[in-house]
Amino acid sequence: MISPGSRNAPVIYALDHSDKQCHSIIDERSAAFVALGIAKATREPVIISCTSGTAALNYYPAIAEAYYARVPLIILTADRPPEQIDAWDGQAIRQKGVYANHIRAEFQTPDTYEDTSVFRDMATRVQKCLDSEISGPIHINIPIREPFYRFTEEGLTNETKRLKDFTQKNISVASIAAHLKEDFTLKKVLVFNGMESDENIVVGSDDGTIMLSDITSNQTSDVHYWDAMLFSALSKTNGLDFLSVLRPDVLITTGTTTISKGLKRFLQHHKPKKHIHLTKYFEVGDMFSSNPQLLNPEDVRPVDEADADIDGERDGAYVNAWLNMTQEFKSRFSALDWSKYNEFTVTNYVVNNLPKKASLHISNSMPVRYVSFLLNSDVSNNIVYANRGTSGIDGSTSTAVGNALVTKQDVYLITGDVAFFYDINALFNARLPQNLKIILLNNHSGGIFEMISGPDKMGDSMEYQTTPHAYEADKLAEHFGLGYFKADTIGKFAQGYDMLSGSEGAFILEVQTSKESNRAFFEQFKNTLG
Ligand SMILES: Cc1ncc(C[n+]2csc(CCOP(=O)(O)OP(=O)(O)O)c2C)c(N)n1
Ligand SMILES: [Mg+2]
Repeated sequence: MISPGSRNAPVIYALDHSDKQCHSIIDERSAAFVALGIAKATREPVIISCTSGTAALNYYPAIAEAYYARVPLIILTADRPPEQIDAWDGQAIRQKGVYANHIRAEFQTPDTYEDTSVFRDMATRVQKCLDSEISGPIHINIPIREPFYRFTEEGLTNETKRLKDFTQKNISVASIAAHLKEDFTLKKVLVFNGMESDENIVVGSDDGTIMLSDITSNQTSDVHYWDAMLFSALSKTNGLDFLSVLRPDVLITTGTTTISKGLKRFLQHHKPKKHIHLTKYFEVGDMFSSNPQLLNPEDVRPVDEADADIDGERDGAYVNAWLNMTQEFKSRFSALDWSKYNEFTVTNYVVNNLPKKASLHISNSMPVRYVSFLLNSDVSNNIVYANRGTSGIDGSTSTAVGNALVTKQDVYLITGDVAFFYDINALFNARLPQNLKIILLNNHSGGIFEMISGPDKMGDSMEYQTTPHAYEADKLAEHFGLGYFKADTIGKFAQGYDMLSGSEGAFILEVQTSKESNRAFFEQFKNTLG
């Protein structure tokens, strides 16, 4: 992913003369998110190259996201030679180590080029890092002296390297118990799969265990609407107390973070006695304050599942409690009037009508929450992506564009208006992929701040949070050559959705809703548990 400049001309030339597929995007902030989208979809490291100065700083939001979401990026920033830094030269800033806090490894190439072995050694170290470290951003700062335009193809190689092993690693609860020499007899065991990271660990489902999966884990859950149920409980005074029967004795987790605030609060409130996090790395976030114990699945020997001595019969009542409570919630949740017109019902329509092979991107704020409330059971058909590493609203459209660039399938994006207008430059792309379908939920503000409690105490100052505006996307769509339709009723929305899904080219379906109708329906939803 190349962003233009003079200083990086030699890097551009080298990349273009390699076997890598090159793309060009001018805005470095957007380019880095597009690269993130490509890397998420392909699970392969993506190289990004820019010139010196502020260009490099514009990469930072996507770098922070890639760090926490564990997505491999190789960042090649061209730099001035050392004597030009702080010498009042243009496009010269202190680039060495500039991403230090959010990088898996960083390198600086020499500013003399005679000894090519130093470059080769560095390449070997980068490769080692890609093979063995947690996936994430790797920075190579490259001081380049003038003249820039004297090229030789000598030394350019196209060695194909081994890619990180992403094969599925299966592990059973019984084998974990046996490995730990623990007795899980009559224990309440809960498995939770957090956001997909680079390990692809799958805990085998079994009758005595309840499994919940974050939508970004791209794994399945044993029960429907668990996030919606936990959120609804959270919305009631002392609501979590009523869920004490769901408290696990043993929590087993994979992946990284979760979208579900309900799950965080529920597990912080009803702490498991033991939390085992499956990973081969030594880095874990303690998001439930449950002091996770790390276990490398590669150290765990498979056991014969039928051997009850090892497995131990688990607490059937626990499984039933989850099934009953979520079933009860499901019937109340389904009884809400989903034929009404608001953001939540529209999102429900989209997730129920997605083509089977399409991938779904969701911007942060309410869209990601709606989808998590609606879609956290069987997600095996659609792959879901959201930038939840650091949950910025600054690159959702660009990330979806990146995914669309590397697949023939349709890529759907459900985005809020503020997130969409923030990242307009995602569309500033001469080769905008045509399989991109944007559902823009335009409530003319950061609606989330009016949904959650807290900001309402701000009085008039709240306007600075919600940032109301009157912008619409029709002219933008025309400007960037996308199809466009605006809906402001449920009928028009259904018509627009047919146009969007049937469209040959990139398309924006703008869904105009009122704050009042969104808020009224959300209040009903929060009260689902009564
Ligand atoms: C880069 C960045 N800036 C600010 C925020 C804080 N923030 C979170 S949600 C939000 C508003 C998003 O509005 P919109 O996309 O319209 O979604 P809605 O709240 O209406 O669902 C803001 C500003 C953020 N997460 N990331
Ligand atoms: Mg909004």
